[in-house]
Amino acid sequence: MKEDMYSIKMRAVRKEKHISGAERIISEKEIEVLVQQLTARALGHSKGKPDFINITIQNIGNQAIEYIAPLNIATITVDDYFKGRECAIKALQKSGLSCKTSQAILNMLKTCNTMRGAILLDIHSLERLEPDENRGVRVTNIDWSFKIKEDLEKALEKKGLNNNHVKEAVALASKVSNAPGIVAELCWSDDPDYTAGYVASKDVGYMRITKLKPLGDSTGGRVFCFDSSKTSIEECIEYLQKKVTLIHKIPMIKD
Ligand code: WAQ
Ligand code: MG
Ligand code: MG
Ligand code: MG
Repeated sequence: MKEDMYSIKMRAVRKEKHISGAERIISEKEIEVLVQQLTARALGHSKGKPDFINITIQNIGNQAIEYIAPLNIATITVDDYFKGRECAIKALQKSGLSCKTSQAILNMLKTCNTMRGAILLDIHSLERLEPDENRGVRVTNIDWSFKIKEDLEKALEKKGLNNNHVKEAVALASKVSNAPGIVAELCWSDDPDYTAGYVASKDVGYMRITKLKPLGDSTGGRVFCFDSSKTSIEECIEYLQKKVTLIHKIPMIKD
């Protein structure tokens, strides 16, 4: 019999605003350690002390897990966020979007409110498709397979990239790029002390850009670009939220 797997999720809130959230897919013996790690993370966040920390542990049984490959990682180093945003536009165009659409995606992220989830954007109409626009669509049920975690951390360490932001973002972006109808993603963190972000797609991989916003700025988010001519939005959202997905390979990491 295969052992049961557990989804463990943390969410921290201050004055009704989202501060921090994270998720792992683990086996039973790892639960205690993860509860400690996630609690420490919620309490030590740069967005402030939470009023409320929610940790949920769910037995997801031994249902079929989809194993996926990661996007490969490349880093573009820029002097300032203006240059970074130019690079982001180019990467979106390389992913098949028009110049006008790419600009619209960037503007959307510049002006969005803090949300728990991501904006889902129809690349033809430029309309938002999330059922709840205040929340957005939250990707869950994604993690690195525990079998490769140690090797992954060693590989990231060599390039100075072994931190939670990178590990979680590459995992998430790899699932998102694999979702039905998704053609690209743009992201930067809402954490005021983390200025890096990325464009991700099958065409460009996970393209990190070292500056996409000014230091101290706490606006950030994600835009998932959806091609409505390919599939239904329900199918896409179902995959993003429900399908249990683990990454089974180490990504290639370019300097
Ligand atoms: N599903 C959908 N959207 C999410 C999720 C999720 N699971 N988690 C976060 N978001 C959205 C939400 O709007 C957050 O406010 C926003 O993304 C930013 O989340 O290579 O750390 O966790 O150096 O602050 C990217 C660069 C870091 C990493 C991204 O995002 C690198 C990051 P954060
Ligand atoms: Mg995060
Ligand atoms: Mg896709
Ligand atoms: Mg954040």
